[in-house]
Amino acid sequence: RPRIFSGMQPTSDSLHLGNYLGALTNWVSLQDDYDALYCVVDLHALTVATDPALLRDRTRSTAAQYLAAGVDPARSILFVQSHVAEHAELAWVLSCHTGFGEAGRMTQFKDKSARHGSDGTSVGLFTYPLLMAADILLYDTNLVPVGEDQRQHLELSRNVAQRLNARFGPGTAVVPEPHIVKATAKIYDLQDPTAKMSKSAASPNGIIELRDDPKVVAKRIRSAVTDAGREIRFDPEGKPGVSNLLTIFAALTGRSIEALEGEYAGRGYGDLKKDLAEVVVDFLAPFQTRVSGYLEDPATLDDLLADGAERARALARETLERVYDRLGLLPAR
Ligand code: AQP
Repeated sequence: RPRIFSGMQPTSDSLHLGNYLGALTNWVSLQDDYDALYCVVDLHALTVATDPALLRDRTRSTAAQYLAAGVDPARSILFVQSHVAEHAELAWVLSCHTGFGEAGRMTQFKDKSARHGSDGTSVGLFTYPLLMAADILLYDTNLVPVGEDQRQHLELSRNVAQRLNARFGPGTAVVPEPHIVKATAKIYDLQDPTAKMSKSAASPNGIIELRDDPKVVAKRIRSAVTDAGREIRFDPEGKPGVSNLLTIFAALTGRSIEALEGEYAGRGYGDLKKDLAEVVVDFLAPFQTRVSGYLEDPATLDDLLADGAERARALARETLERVYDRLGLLPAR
């Protein structure tokens, strides 16, 4: 069966609705048809300064949220990136086959480094896309389910894989394809519906975190920025705020945007927000109960992650040995 890999950074106690709708729900449905590996990419989280105790908690919390969303460890490999050393090893190889200029064109790096200044920007943030490429290529991944913001990094992974194949022979690396579901590829900030919902947003008011107090969530949705006019219509250009709310509503209920437009024809923004707040809270309550269940028993969670790491390591070792061999590194005896 074709292989899938994806991951999220444990940079916050909670994933947000953009992470969930843009990536995590797709991970869950893809488990039926693919061999999937889902990873908590903690090494990536080191690119921003994090308190060690917090990082440890957030790593477990992120894994618990994958499980609560429906990632099934009986069918998919669930693990923590730093438990499989091969990720860092392959990242080095890939960084030696990537141009400095090529890596410098990554817009996420440009945005983040502009925000933090050159002394506040680590070399790790610059090479992050190559660690991500290593995450993917290490498992001979065919498909990578991510949100729109990762498209450029995926393109870099494809370019590096193609370069390895050109330099060291076909089959050195599998060239991965992005899997980006258009409808939910980019969920926007509730207070600034032209910016993506982001863990590192300036204000928490525009974000819906999956582990937030439902009362806070309901309030944030009720105070979401809407657009001029009164009509409830899906028009991302002219009505980004309302369109974002409709996208979230449709994705969480499985209803079509057209059906929602019909239902809210002639009604006000307030009605839409009130109903959406209920939908989100109804979704979050059982989700949060499941997350708490996993976190109350960290030993079982750690066992599960250890088992995932062992299965991942076996696959990773095979790929890394093949790549090392193609590159001419002398095999260890
Ligand atoms: N707003 C979004 N809409 C749709 N998908 C999104 N993703 C992130 N934001 C949205 C997808 O979620 C996954 C998380 O990957 P990550 O942990 O590497 O974080 P990120 O992409 O950098 O985005 P975050 O979580 O909001 O963090 P920052 O603060 O760094 O911007 C990916 O599949 C991503 O596409």
